[in-house]
This record gives sequence, structure tokens and C-alpha cells, in this order.
Amino acid sequence: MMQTVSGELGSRLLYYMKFMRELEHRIEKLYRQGKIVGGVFFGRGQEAISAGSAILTEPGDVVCPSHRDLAAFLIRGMEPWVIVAHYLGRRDGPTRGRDGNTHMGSLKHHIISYISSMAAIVPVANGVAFSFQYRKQSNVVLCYFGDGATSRGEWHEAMNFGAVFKLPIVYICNNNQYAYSTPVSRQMAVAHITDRASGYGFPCHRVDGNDVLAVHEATKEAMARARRGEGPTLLECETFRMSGHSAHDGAEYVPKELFEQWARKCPIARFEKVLLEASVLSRAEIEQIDQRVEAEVEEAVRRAELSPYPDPAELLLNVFADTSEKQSPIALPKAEGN
Ligand SMILES: Cc1ncc(C[n+]2csc(CCOP(=O)(O)OP(=O)(O)O)c2C)c(N)n1
Repeated sequence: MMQTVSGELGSRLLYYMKFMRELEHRIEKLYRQGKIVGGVFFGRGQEAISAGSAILTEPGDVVCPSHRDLAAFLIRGMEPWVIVAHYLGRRDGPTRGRDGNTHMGSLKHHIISYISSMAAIVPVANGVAFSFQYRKQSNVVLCYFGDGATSRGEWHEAMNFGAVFKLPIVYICNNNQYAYSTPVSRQMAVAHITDRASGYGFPCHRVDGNDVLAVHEATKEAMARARRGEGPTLLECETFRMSGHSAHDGAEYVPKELFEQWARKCPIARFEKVLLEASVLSRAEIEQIDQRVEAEVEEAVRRAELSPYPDPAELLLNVFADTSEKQSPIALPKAEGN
């Protein structure tokens, strides 16, 4: 069945998926040049998940992205050069050069940084959703994590809490088949992540995570349900990690055929084909998106490299709570929009 999408949505989705891939490519290059000393994680091959879902957020909603969800940061409005500055450990990054890894967030953009990449964020995301419910705000949290996260205790506790309190949250799992070097079959005895959560009492759906429109549709339904006060939904987006765990990892433990098989399902190439076949976008319009992405990524790197390194005298600033600021570090800006 041919999926339909408007030209406006189609080009935005394609733009963000391409932007994420290109920005990660450039960040990888900086890492290989020795300019990044921390870890570099990619969501290569998984772009449809964060792009297809985060694009649905309204200004007052909150996203809790994992280390493979760069498009969620971009869609929420975090400036690409600030992201690059973060990786480069520069003063203009969101941690002012303290973390050369992916632990970044921006309360201004309603992006909560993950704590550990393995489920520790899920109870925090529940807390944000609980605050929406408590304040009678019709906002929703999108909480992202990998398959490995679902093997952790706090994940199960969080699912149960979300279910019992009917929290306005969508749990979005990227099942990319591996948690570092551990394949899914070595970490759980059921076939699907949805099998794990079905006992909690809320809808769980398996989604083709390499089909951006499928992710979009499933998230739209889940967000509408959450806004109606009917509680959470778990989406298991099936995909593949088209890289090592991080830039230092050659992924020799992954059979080559799997990479070949999943390369044929590239979410960007697939979506381009859908858009072209349905005459939603022309080849020339797609090329314009490519050129725009290339120029913007180039500019992001240029600007980030101009940012200074942090002053060692500021090393401890904002590391410990400063009560003199009279501001809770976790207070979200007032919700706008709905
Ligand atoms: C509590 C904890 N244990 C281990 C790690 C190291 N670690 C970081 S990410 C990761 C694998 C995550 O796998 P998954 O949840 O499937 O997400 P993916 O990286 O595949 O997207 C591991 C073992 C960690 N950060 N925190």
C-alpha cells in the first residue's frame, strides 16, 4: 500500500533524517581527527525513529532522547553548532565543555539529558509525565531507549508505574538488535520487547523502525491517547545499529550479512523512494535538501571550532547545586502552546 504524506511533512522528515546522518558523519570525522576525546555514538540507520516521532511534539512537550536520537535534539531546536561544540568539549556546549559524550540536554528546548544510556532516564521521564498530569497540562513525554535498557530493573519498575498512574508518556524503544555486543537473543527469552511489557496493561506495538511514516503514525496515535489521559503506549521500533556501539567499536562481533541485509532497508533511501514514487518531492527538491544539509552542517562545525575551551577556573561551576541561584535545576520553563 502506498503511504501518503504531504510535501511539507515529507520534506521536513527527510531533512531531519539527512541532517542527523550528515551531522553524525562530520562528528565521526572530528573524532577520527583526534579532535573529540570522549565517546561518539551514532544512530546511523535509526534516523526514522527520532525524526518520525519527535516531529509530532508540541512546544510544551518533553523529549528524553537516547544516544541514538540526534534528530530529536534538532527538531526541538537545539542548534547544530552547539551540539558540535559539546562533542568538541567547548565552552558553548550545553555542559560548557564538561562532558565530551552524548549526555546533553536543554531545558529551554524541553530536552532532558539521559543519565546512563541504560534505562535510568525512564523513571525520570515518568516524573516529568507525572508533573504534566498533576498540573493538568495536556503535554506528553517521548521517552527513548534501546533494547538493552529493557533488561534493567528500573525499566520494568518504570513501565509498571507508568501503567498504574496512566501517565501521559510514549515509551519508544529502538530495538536495534544489539546492546553493545550482546544480541537480543542473549538478553531475553521472549521474541519481542512488546512481549516483555504486555503484562503491564497498556498497548504495545511493534513498528517498522526503518519506515519513518510507520513510526510517525504509531507515535501520533500513542500521543493522542496520552493527551486524552488514557496512559502510556510502548512502541518497539525494529531497526538495526548500522555502526559499532560507538566510534571506537569496529563491531566485528556482528555478522557482515546483517549489515548488508539492513543496508537494503536504509530509512533515508526508502523514504526518498516513497516521496519520488508518489510525486510528493522531485529529484531536484531532494537535491536542494542535500545541499542545504551539507551547508548547514559545514557551518555548524565551523562555528563550533571557533568556540573556546572552558576556563579551568570555571571547572566546578554548576557541578554542585548552587542554592544562591534560587532556582531549581530541574524546573522546566512554563509550558507554551497547549
Ligand atoms: C548501568 C549501565 N550499564 C552499562 C552501561 C554501558 N553501556 C552503555 S550503552 C550500553 C548498551 C545499550 O544498549 P541498548 O539499550 O540496546 O541501546 P543501544 O546502544 O543499542 O541503542 C551499555 C552496556 C551503562 N552506560 N550503564
